[in-house]
Order: sequence, then structure tokens, then C-alpha cells
Amino acid sequence: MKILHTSDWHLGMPVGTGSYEGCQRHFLAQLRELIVREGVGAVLLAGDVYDAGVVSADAIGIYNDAASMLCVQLGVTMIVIAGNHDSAPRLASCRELLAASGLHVRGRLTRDVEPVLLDGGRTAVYPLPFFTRDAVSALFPEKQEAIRSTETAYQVLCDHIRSQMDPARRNIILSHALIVGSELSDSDRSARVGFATAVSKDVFDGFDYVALGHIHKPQVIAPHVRYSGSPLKYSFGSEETQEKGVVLIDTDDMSQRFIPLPPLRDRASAAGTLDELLAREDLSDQYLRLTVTDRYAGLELLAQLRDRFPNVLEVCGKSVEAGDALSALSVEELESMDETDIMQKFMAENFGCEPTDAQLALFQDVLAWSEEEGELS
Ligand SMILES: [Mn+2]
Repeated sequence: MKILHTSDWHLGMPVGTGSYEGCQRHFLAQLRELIVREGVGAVLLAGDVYDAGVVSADAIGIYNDAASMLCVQLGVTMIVIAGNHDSAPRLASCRELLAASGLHVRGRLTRDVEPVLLDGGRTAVYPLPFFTRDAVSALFPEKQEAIRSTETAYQVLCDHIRSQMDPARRNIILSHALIVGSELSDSDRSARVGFATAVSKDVFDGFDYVALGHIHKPQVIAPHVRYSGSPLKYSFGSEETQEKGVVLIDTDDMSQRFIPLPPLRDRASAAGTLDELLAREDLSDQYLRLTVTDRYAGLELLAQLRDRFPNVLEVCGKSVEAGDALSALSVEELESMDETDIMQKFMAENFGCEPTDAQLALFQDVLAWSEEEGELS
């Protein structure tokens, strides 16, 4: 049986002032095409389905469409665990009903991790939702003394699974974990502060395959222990050059293949003079971080660049305040500014000073007057 491993969809994550919806739906279309072409029977989603516990209706709509496409249209079994970004109870609501339709969701950890059996019982998948050491202590009160770290919590839990699992089956474990030695990207923002909770790959000894989520760079930790990585490039920096995709496992021989699925919109950083950047033919609708070496970072520059590059997210330019060193301005910042913020920024950029109280008062008068005029017309 062919099983597909993916993770960290982060549905609902904002990008600039918009959303990744188009890119995430493009990924789902790629997934569908791959599943049909390869005859995939099950999809494992290793946590961080959503970017936050409470997300927009649009983000829920993407998950709904993904689950319907996989379980209803394609008849694929889908196994999902909650990651640290997900709200476990929200994700796992109606789980018994969903399981009847082929969508197996695990939100909270239980003492006995009931496997999802695939391929006529020849393969067992043990879904471990994201958990803390305290949760394992509460489930194994007799082992509280031994559970002193996340590492020992994983050991106790995996020992318990190993004592119950059938070695004649292919045993797969699904986990949202930070493994010692894994390579992070800028978008692994919560993992960066979680080094105290890193565990060694050895806690998963005895499983035929370990399908990991949490880290966004696809990587092989050991021959049978790997991160599929996130489907999209969610940050600048090292993530720009990562190849995104999913892992296909064939349970006949437990062979694995990484299948690249190029994101709809790439991500890139570029630097140069304004004229050089505007002339770059390789830059178009990617998510961009641009460093302009011969202009001041300001609203006019941002507007000029957005004309040519609709998805520019960050602009760095010279800074008046910082004595011509580079300073950055993001599109989010710009959209969150009100008229007075913009006026103050304009003064700083063009005259290198703050407006006086008299200038501010005059500005407010003109603003109020223009708003009244706008309402009348
Ligand atoms: Mn994540």
C-alpha cells in the first residue's frame, strides 16, 4: 500500500496583508493528482493543520475541502494529529463520526494509543498528537518518577506502544516532535524556543517508519525517520532554496521517495539599485524581500515596487535616522499605519525630523475637513 506523508499545512497563516489560500489550494490540487497517479491509499498529516487555534472561515474551508476530496471523492484514509499550533479539542470534534468516513483525528493524547489499521491490518499507524511531559505524567502516574524530561516522557509512551504492538505488522508512528539535530528554518518560530523539549530519534526505535511534523525543512533524520516538511515556503532565508513536497512510502518494501511539489508562488530575496531591481526579469509575482541600495526606505519606494512586484512583502532601503544604514519596512506595517503615522513617517523620511505640535494640529484639522468633504460628496 502506498502512504503519503505530509505536515505543517499552517492553514490560516497570513502573508503580508493577504492569505496563502491560493497557494494552499494549488498544493491540494497537486496532492490530488499525485494520489490518483500513484494509487495512494492513505494520507498522514503530522500536525499543524492550522496556524492557530482559532482561524478564519476561509482556512476551515480549505481543510474541509481537503478532507472531502481525500476521504469522500478519492476514498483515501486520512490520519491527522494535532500539532502545537492546533486547537486539539476543535480539531478532534466529532472524531468518531469522522472516523466512520475515513478521517481519523487525534487531538489529545491517551494512555493507550489506538492504532489505525490499514491494508487489511497489515499496517498499523500510531498517531501521537503534540503533548507535554505533564500530560504523559498524568496518564502514567506509576511512572512519574521516571518522567523527568520530554525525552523520558516519549520513552515511557513509546515503550507502552511497543509492548502492545504486533511486530508482524508494518508499524508506523505519526508524531509532532522536535528531534535533536534537526535543521530549522525561520518559519519554525515556536520550535526555535523549544530546544529544551528536543528528543533523540532513538525514542522511536522499533517502528518501521516515523512520520514527523513540526520542522518545516524536509529532512531525513535516520533512514526510517523523516520530516516531510511544510508544503509552502513560509519564511525568507534558508527556506527560499528548500525543495518542498511530500514523502511517499510503499509498505510492500518500506521504500520511501520524496516527491517535489513546487509551490505556486516562490519566495526570494534580492538586492540592488532600484533600476537594477526593476530590470530583473527573473523577479515577478514571487513573495519578495527587496533591498534597495540607492533609495530611502519609504512609502513611495514601496508603492513603486508594488506596482512592478505585486507580492513584495518587505523592502529594505537607506535610513535617514540610521545615517544611511539600511532599514526595513514591511507591507503589513504599512497597511496597519493610520494617516498620522504615515504623515510622521513622511516627515522623518523627507526632512529627518518629527512634526511639531502645531504641524500635527494643522494636519488633524485638514484630515477632519477632508473626511467631511468626502462624506458630503
Ligand atoms: Mn509547524
